[in-house]
Order: sequence, then structure tokens, then C-alpha cells
Amino acid sequence: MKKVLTYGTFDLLHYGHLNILKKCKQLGDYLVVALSSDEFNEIKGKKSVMSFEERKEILENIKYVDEVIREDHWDQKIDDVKKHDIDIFVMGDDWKGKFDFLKDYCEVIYLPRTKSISTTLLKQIINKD
Ligand code: C2G
Repeated sequence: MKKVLTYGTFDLLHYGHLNILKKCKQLGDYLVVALSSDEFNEIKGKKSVMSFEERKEILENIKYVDEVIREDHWDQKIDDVKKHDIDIFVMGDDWKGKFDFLKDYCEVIYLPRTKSISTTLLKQIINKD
């Protein structure tokens, strides 16, 4: 079984998120999503609209996602790859190169971001109305 791992906040889930989750699942058989906790979002300088529990429940109900774990700090990735026996680590290419250190432990793939959609953009549109 080929296991895939990806990370993110996944706030106000949109089709850009769905696209990368779909592509992650196409790369393997089992997809683990490490979901940023509310506390870690503060460290990332992000304030998510939806709580960790709400974001987790949504992700757990997406057919591509097999398991959701917590992301609490930047340097848990190597442990996560080992603990969950990950074959492929995937992120959007806005992170290109940032996680190449994981190449010692698994395949690392950066996928093109979906154009013209982001949580920030959605917030701007919603705030305009
Ligand atoms: N993404 C995408 N296309 C978009 C928006 C997001 O492909 N239009 C991808 C991002 O590249 C990322 C994933 O969706 O791989 C989740 O995006 P965010 O929720 O913004 O996550 P981020 O803040 O980048 O957190 O340790 C890594 C961090 O937790 C990543």
C-alpha cells in the first residue's frame, strides 16, 4: 500500500484544496492529511475562520482522505513520515524546495497550485458583501 502525506490549514475548504487532495490520492492508495491546529496556525500567522475540529470533520468526509492527524509544529514532518510509514510527501508548489530534506525519507512532490482561488481571496470576496 502506497501512503501519501500532505499538510495544510484547509480553512474555508475550496476547489484548490480539493484538487490537491484528489491529486495526492491519485499518487497512492492511502492519504494522510496533517491538519494545522489552531495553535500552529497562530505560529504560521494564520487565523482560520473554522476551528481545527470543524476543519478536521470536513476533511474526514472527503472521499480522497483516509486519515487526518494534527500538525502542531514545523519540525514534526520527519517523525510523521516515519511513524505513518509514508512513501510520498506532497505539497503545493508555493512550498517548492522547502521540504526537500524529506527526500532522505520518502519521495517529495510539489504540485502546481490551482490558479485564482485561495482562502484569502474568499475572505476578501465575502467581506466585500
Ligand atoms: N493549495 C493549492 N491551490 C490553491 C490553494 C492551496 O494547491 N489554490 C494547496 C497548498 O499549496 C497546500 C494545500 O493546498 O499544499 C493546503 O493549503 P493551505 O491550507 O493554505 O496550507 P498552508 O498554509 O500552505 O500549510 O507545514 C506546511 C503547512 O501546514 C502548509
